[in-house]
Amino acid sequence: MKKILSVVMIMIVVTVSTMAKDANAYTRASTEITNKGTLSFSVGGQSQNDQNSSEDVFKVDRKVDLVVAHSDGSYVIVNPNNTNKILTFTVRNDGNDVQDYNLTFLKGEGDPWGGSHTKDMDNVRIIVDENNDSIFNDTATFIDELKPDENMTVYIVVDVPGDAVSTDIGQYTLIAETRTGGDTGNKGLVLTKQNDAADDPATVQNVFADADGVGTGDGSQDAKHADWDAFKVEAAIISFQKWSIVIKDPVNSTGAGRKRIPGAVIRYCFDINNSGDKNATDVSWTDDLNETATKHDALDYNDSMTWHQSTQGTCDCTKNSGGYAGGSIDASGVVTMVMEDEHTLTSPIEVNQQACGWIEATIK
Ligand SMILES: [Ca+2]
Ligand SMILES: [Ca+2]
Ligand SMILES: [Ca+2]
Ligand SMILES: [Ca+2]
Repeated sequence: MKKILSVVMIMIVVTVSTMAKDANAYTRASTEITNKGTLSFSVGGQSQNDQNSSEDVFKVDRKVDLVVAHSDGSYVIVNPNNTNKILTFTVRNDGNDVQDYNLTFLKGEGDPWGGSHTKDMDNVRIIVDENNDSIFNDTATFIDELKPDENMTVYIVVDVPGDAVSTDIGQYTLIAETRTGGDTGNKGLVLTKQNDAADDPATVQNVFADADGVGTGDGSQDAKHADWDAFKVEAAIISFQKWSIVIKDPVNSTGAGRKRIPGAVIRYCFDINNSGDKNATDVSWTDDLNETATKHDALDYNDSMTWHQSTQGTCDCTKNSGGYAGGSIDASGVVTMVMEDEHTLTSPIEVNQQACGWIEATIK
């Protein structure tokens, strides 16, 4: 007898122990999936009873993936002596389990805009925006319990050295390393890579799927990712020159032969030049007339004047009008000069401008 068996349909039924899915649609690690097949067939054209397969049960393994990215669209501009200046990054969990992230940094590896590292910043630290308000007002130093497909903002925070100069660049690379989750408030443990191990259906194994980011602290499939960002310094570049001229003396008056004899009027001339890319504000300087004389108390203060000079070149120390009486002398002979400005009442020495001034005194 010849039997004719034709398979009509195989139905597969999959049941998932929990329906936990995240925005990236990855099924959560540890999810138990049960699979059962149902076979329908006919014999001799007659439909037969369905037959069920045995059940197959396995746990979803852990995909470990993350992306670190800088958020700043250009260099973060800073000035010398700034404190708490920040580079902003995001760390995204692209895996299928809740994870912690250990955070470290490297310096001087590069930046998104092709510059070169010329200045180390001070007091460099990593802070996590744990209250998620996009403001640096936090203290956490690692990412705790980040869910799949969620982002966390991370700051690299620095102070800018006082000796930083215009166009200095400080480059910092943020490296995030995936750690075990599940212990809120505590940093998780290092994950074991099990990419090459044979699959155990009953065990949740770690499969590292992360890319190779920038810099030397991150490679392919190492549970880490990295990106870089940088500060750029803008500063005033100030030069401060001083010299003296003879205005008149008791013998030659203002004639060409006037000299520095007792009774002569001397002008100390000041030239303060800003060739940087930031205005210098709150400008003042002091001069001790006693200290600058070869003999103690050899000078009597007469007068002083300050003015701005918008064209580059040596200040005109013979200028007698159009400026401001910027000086005052104290009992010990120290003259303090304060730069004034007819427009703003602040005292900027603008970029590519000069502040000029003189202090006039008589030789005793
Ligand atoms: Ca915050
Ligand atoms: Ca934790
Ligand atoms: Ca497994
Ligand atoms: Ca990596």
